Amino acid sequence: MAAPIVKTMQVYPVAGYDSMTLTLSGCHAPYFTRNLVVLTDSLGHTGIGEIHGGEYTRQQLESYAPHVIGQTVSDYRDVVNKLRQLNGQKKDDSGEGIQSLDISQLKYVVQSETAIECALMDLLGQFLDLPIAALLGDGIQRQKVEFLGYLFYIEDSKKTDLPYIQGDDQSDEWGRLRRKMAMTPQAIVEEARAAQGRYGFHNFKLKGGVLDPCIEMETVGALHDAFPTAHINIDPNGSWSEDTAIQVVNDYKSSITYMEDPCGPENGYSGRETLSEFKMATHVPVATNMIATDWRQFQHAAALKSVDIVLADPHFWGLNGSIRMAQLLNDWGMTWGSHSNNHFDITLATYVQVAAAAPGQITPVDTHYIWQDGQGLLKDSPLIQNGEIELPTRPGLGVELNMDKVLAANKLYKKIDAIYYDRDDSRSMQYLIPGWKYDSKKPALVR
Ligand code: GKR
Ligand code: MG
Repeated sequence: MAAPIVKTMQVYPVAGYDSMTLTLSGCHAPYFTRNLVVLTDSLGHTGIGEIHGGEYTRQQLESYAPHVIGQTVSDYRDVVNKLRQLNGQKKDDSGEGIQSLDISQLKYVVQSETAIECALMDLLGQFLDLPIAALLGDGIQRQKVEFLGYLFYIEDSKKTDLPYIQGDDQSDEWGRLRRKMAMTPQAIVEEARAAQGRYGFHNFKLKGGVLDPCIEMETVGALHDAFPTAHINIDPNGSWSEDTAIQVVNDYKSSITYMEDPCGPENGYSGRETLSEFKMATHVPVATNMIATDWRQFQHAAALKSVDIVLADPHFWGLNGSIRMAQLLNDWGMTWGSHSNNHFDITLATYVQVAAAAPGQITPVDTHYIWQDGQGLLKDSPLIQNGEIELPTRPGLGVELNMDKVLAANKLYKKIDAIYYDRDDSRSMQYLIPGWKYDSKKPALVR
């Protein structure tokens, strides 16, 4: 039978609700946005992909349609390569990447054609009756993928007059706590317990870059005391100075398994250089989603031995690119993982397929989905149980779109103020600290 042809392509910008979670970038807004690609083919199958939100990415995706419609699904590599060539360097792309977590640059790190790659592989998998994981790299490496419990400090949304969601899920402690203030080590331990109660996580990551590094490491210590067998990792997104990072990490060495981007560019040295020195001084493994977001950056990070774990988010690398990285890391004795941003359950399903194809011992995958759980766009949202998601038995991406929910999320996108389309975490932050401005070297609440 001939491979199917792409018949239609729709792009849906969608929005969902978020908590007032804190990071170096400031405070998450009441809404987050994403873009969905929905393809149909000549066999009547539907293929889906999810990528970061915002009009820049939406317009890019719309511009791909003439290059996707009419193409044979099995030619997907060729289609994606051509899309990649359409994207030249943009004028306000500083070339910095997200080395200093300037989120206005995130859209240039995101590879929007990944949403097309995913949707085409979904269709190809359905045609061949194979999951996407079987089509990537050397095929399926595991049947279950472990995720980590991604913890955030949370501010009190009543300090703002913004429409933060409240009371959307009273079914358990996690549903309640994820919308409430959590700013102390004890509150974060309770947050972790609630997340473990619902999802069974074995390992945790704390988003740092919010409070003084010593207080954040106290929180790590409290998490370690509460979950002595869990791997605990903290990610201050490169905001600590190299000296501070070395000092606080040495003080809490027995509580952490690895550090994610503990320090970044400073005094004329790049993040790749400071992380290399940090590793030499502490012998603590380092993960990154900031200093190795493309192959050229990775080459220097590898040469300097700056990192041990590359969080090769498929949205930054493509599905095949992320697996190419996973293979190389495994061959070089390094470790693959994935970074995340706020997302819907289509991205969660994508992480499962990619991680299932990553060879060797991988690190538990990041996901923000627990903060969005209940707002899924699928009829069969992947379930995190015992900290893991099983590779679905259905072919392709292994999940089915709920079009009613997609249209509702698209309606919400159109209803919200356009100021929310592109991520800007300073607006909510200014309710807490008037005039607050992002500073890549200062934790959000240290001013
Ligand atoms: O969701 O605010 C957030 C995170 O801070 C995100 O922007 C980071 O890119 O999760 C990410 C990370 O691991 O650095
Ligand atoms: Mg990170």
